[in-house]
Amino acid sequence: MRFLHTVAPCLMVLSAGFAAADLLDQLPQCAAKCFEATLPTSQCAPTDINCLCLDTAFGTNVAGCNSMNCTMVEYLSATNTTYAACGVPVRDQSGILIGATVSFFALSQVMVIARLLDRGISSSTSLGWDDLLIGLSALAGIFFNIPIIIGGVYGFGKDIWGIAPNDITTSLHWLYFAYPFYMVTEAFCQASILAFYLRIMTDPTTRKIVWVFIILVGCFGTANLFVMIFQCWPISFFWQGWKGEMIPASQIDMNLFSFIRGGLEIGLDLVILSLPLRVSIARLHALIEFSKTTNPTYDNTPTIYWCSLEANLFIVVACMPSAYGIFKKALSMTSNRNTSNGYGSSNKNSYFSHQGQNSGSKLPFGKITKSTDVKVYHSDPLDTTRSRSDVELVDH
Ligand SMILES: *[C@@H]1O[C@H](CO)[C@@H](O)[C@H](O)[C@H]1NC(C)=O
Ligand SMILES: *[C@@H]1O[C@H](CO)[C@@H](O)[C@H](O)[C@H]1NC(C)=O
Ligand SMILES: CC(=O)N[C@H]1CO[C@H](CO)[C@@H](O)[C@@H]1O
Repeated sequence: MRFLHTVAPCLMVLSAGFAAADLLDQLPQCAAKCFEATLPTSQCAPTDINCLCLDTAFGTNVAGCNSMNCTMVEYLSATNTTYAACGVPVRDQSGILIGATVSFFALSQVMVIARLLDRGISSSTSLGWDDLLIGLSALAGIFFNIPIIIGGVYGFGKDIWGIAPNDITTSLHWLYFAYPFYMVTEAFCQASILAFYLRIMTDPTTRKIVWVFIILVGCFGTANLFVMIFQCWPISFFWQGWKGEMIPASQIDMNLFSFIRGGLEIGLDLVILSLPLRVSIARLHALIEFSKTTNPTYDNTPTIYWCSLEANLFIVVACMPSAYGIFKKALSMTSNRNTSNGYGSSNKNSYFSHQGQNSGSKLPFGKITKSTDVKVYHSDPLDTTRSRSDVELVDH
């Protein structure tokens, strides 16, 4: 509750022509009482608003008194009025929130539509479970991204005292809607990548492991979905609770849950795919900062846009193999050149066809090893003996 203490001193811009009496008129009654009761502790003249704005100790004391004697709505209104009088601007990250969400949302939708069209039209591949699942993931993504964007429009991303009380409630309401769909989006996307592995893998043991992960992802997603829906009881506490007028019958520790869930998800992503991993870690970092805060609409904004970035990027990554196929087709349409470039291309063809011809060597992991040894060779062109032995090590 120390807004004045933390923000005001460094941002203070003096506003001319604003009398302390005007400020007192605009403050809620509880805050006006606190203001008057605290005035004697300041060296400033009671009418000198500029001096009072710069008096950090005074600001801290008034804020402390307000937090004890005002309701949350009154408290925020008092903060808003005081900051306006002192010329402190409202901080706003909603641009980043909306921008990041819109662009990655659009990218993921385009990738999925291109993938489904390509697979649907193409004669060499057919639509499979992985396509159905990524389609469902993208569908759930609509119900997860759009509420975030609407929440941003209603004020999420701004300092909480800079948002009208009704808009805070509306923002949180939309956010509550977004969370369960975030879980569904992620689970379908992970399942789609696993289903894609099933499409190309023939080794029975590996397929069994993939199936275990499909079941795991299904359980994890379902559990997360229910936690998100019933994280507090009554449910309306999620968007009404900030007013401090409601005592929840029960409520889970969202910070702890998010942290553990984030850790588990990184573990899952690590096994399923290595590329989205880095994004997940960045999100975990954002979750560490998801601390208990009195300014949730501003402080929790990075967590929200990291979530949307991660989920959308994950969909994009899941579509990459088919994007490669589309790209290749586009190339071969424009030029009828022989595309064989020396290594790997015939191998890649079989990677993207929907049935592996032989078992074992067609695993995508085999492909990853191949690209690693190319790197080794390039990074050390002079020391050919060492490079060669590295390549041999990898090959055998
Ligand atoms: C005060 O709140 C209004 C919305 O209710 C907002 O437009 C304005 O920017 C806020 N001002 C400050 C300084 O917080
Ligand atoms: C393309 O290259 C492959 C192997 O490099 C060769 O066998 C094939 O004949 C080539 N096709 C054409 C059309 O040049
Ligand atoms: C100005 C004012 O009403 N201050 C009160 C705020 O609340 C504390 C604790 O309840 C009281 O001690 C103050 O007198």
